This record gives sequence, C-alpha cells and structure tokens, in this order.
Amino acid sequence: MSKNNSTNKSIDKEKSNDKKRINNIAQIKIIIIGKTGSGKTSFVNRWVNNTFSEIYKSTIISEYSSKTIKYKNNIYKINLWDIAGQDHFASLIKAFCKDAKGCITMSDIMVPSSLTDAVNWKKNLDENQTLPDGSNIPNILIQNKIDLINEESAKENYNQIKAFVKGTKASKSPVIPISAQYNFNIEAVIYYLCNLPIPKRDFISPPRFVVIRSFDINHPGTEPENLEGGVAGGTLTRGILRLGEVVEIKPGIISKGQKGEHIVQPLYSRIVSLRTEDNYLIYAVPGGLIGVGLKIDPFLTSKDKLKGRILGHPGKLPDIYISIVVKAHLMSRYVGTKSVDKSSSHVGEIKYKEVLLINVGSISIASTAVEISGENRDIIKFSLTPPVCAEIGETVAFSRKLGHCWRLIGWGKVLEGGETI
Ligand SMILES: Nc1nc2c(ncn2[C@@H]2O[C@H](COP(=O)(O)OP(=O)(O)OP(=O)(O)O)[C@@H](O)[C@H]2O)c(=O)[nH]1
Ligand SMILES: [Mg+2]
Repeated sequence: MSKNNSTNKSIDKEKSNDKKRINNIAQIKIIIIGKTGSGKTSFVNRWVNNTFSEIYKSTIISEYSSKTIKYKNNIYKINLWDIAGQDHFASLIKAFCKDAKGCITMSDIMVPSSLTDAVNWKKNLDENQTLPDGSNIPNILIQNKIDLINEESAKENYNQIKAFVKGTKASKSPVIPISAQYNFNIEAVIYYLCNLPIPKRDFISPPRFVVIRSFDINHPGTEPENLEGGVAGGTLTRGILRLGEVVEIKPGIISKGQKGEHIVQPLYSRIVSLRTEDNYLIYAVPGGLIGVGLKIDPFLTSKDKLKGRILGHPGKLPDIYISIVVKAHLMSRYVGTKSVDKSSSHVGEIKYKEVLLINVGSISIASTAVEISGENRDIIKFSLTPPVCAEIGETVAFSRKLGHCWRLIGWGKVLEGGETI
C-alpha cells in the first residue's frame, strides 16, 4: 500500500471517529427573552447552579451559561443565552439568536403587560432569525413567579394566556407555569427543550468563527517570556476548528491612511488552545461559546479589540466591504415603544443620507444610506464605518436612533458587496 493511501485511510478513520464523538453530545442553543424583571436570570441560576436571589440585578446585554444533562440515554449540552430585558437591548437580539434552536419567552404572572412584551420579543426574534428551513424558532412561553398566587388564580391566568395568544403565531407555544424561587416545574421546561428537533450542523464547510469578545489573559507585570497569546471568544457557526491549525482573522487590524481612507492589515495565527468554559478541546464544532487561544500579540485581542471579526481558514473568508447593498424589510411599528409617543410609533422609510446602526454578525456599526432604489425603494446601499467582513445573503438588522436609544426598525439580506478593501 502506498504511503498516500494509508495517510488517506487514517484521515478517514479520524473523521469518522470525530463524527461519532461529535454526535454523542447534542448541543442545544436556547435564547431567553422577555420583559425586564420577569425572572430570566433567576430561571437560569436556579437550573444551572440551583441558587436563587431576591436581590434584583438587571442583566446588561446578555449572559451565557450551560449545563450538560442526560435524558433518555442521550447527552445534551444546553447553552442558554439570557438576553437583557430592557427595551434598549431589543436591537441586540440579532447578534445572539444566530443558530438558536429554541427560545424561552418569560413573563411575570404578576405583571399582565409582561405577556404582551413576551409576544413582542418573540416577534422581534422571528423577524431576525429562522431555523435553516425558514420556519420560526420553536418557543416556550413561561409564566414565572406562580408562588405569588394561589392555584385557582394560576389556572385562570393559564386560560387567559391561551385565549390571549389564540390566533397568533404564539398559539403553538406550550405555556409552562414555573417558580424560579421555589424550583417548581423547571425540569419540565428542560425536558421540553431536549425534545426539540436537533438542527443539522454543518461540519463540512470551511469553518466560520464569529468573534464576540477578545481578551488579554495575562496578569499585569507578567514577564515577556511567560506571556500567553491573545484569546478570541465567540461561536463557531459552521465547520470544525482544530488545535494547531493556522487561521486568518478578517478584517484584521483596521487603521486610517493619510487621506482618511481605511487600511486593513490581515491577521494570521496558529490555534494554540481551544476551550469551552469547562473543557479543553482538540477540535471545536458549531454550538456553544468557545475560547480560541492564538499566538498573536495579546495587545491585539485586549479590551474586545477583535469583536465582530470573523476567524477561519486562510483565504476562505468572505470579502471586506466598505459598502453593502441590502434588500430591506421594515417593521410597521417600533419594538419596545414604551418610551415612544404612540402617534410616532410608525416606522417611516429609510431616507437618503440617513445614519442607521447596522448589526452584521456580532458587531453594530454606523452606516449611511447612500443610494436608494427599487420599485418599493427597498434596495439600499449603505456605506460602512468601519469596514466589515460580510457574506452575500447574510441577514443584517437596522436600528434608528430615537431619543437616546437605538430602536430596531427592520432587517435585510445582503444582495451584493460594494467596494472591497
Ligand atoms: N416571587 C418570585 N420572585 C422571583 C421569581 N423569579 C425571579 N424573581 C424575582 O424577580 C426579580 C427579577 O428577576 P431577574 O431574574 O433578575 O429578572 P430578569 O428577567 O433577568 O431581568 P432583566 O435582567 O432586567 O431582563 C428578582 O428580584 C428575583 O428575585 C419567582 O419565581 N418568584
Ligand atoms: Mg436578567
């Protein structure tokens, strides 16, 4: 047998072993949304750590936790993304819902308006993300804090919710009453999540890792010879990343030239460690949050400097654009309009030269509408500052500034990239 043949066989064997090990653990990404104070973080803390606090500390942006459980002879790793419930965080949902397999919308049984909020949060989610087959992300509607009412009122409340969601998309969501405080019915929610159909993960395409955070893990004063390279934290949306591989990060270092033009310098490095919050890995697959240890100068990764970048195999990443053309879909009303005058809650069209915030991958960037065309004036060219690495067909979300807050006004698909760098 030739040397090449035996090498190919051993690669095939390794691939099939990988597949077995990968398939052994089902990764389930769940996002938790709903009104501020409804008990999202309390639910997570109760299930993951079996703790509860009466002291209310509102979540800022989002928190990630996970727990691995065995259910019907299968192992499930449930990755929970607890999204801050305050109105002004609603526009960030796009950054967190990618690849979500299920959703929990939380309502507070004592606050009737939290139910309307839960339904609006889910609408916002559906407008930003679907399952790969185009269907909406399955949802569970939770009524939390049922310890605060008696059994009869709880039943009555359940019936009211069913009547409220009848005829809406939410009517198919199971309604589960719980008490995060008294650990009531939490397991029922988790078992429901384990029964969600497992989406197909793509292990074949070149890897695409979205950087959500980046760090310098060295303590101040560490001797140069003991310095560890920079670390990028984020999520792998497709493909497999392996220890020891050379990777490219795009856009790398962005700076400005003498005429104010953007200059992008690509970054290449080798993966020296891969880890989840509780394990070191030899390879990483889509799902969950992963830390990728690199050989690059930790200064480049400090203070989230790489946030919003894409990491993958050299030469296999999308282009970097300073403008993109998007087909836009605008919502009819603003989401989370509590602080907005009702008469002005209508989302008007995007105007020429208007500055919006665009969410691409995990980054929000300022953008100006520089060309508007199409029969419905929905084909819009945006100039971007700074440039981004975007994929044709990728979904982006737009927010408009109202008062002091950015409000989600719609989403769109990237039709083509404009100028590249
Ligand atoms: N009585 C009772 N109180 C609860 C329960 N769950 C949560 N709380 C209380 O409700 C308050 C808000 O809980 P959080 O879990 O922080 O709410 P949240 O939805 O994460 O809020 P944001 O992070 O602002 O979006 C806290 O004071 C909790 O102690 C429950 O089951 N029963
Ligand atoms: Mg919270």
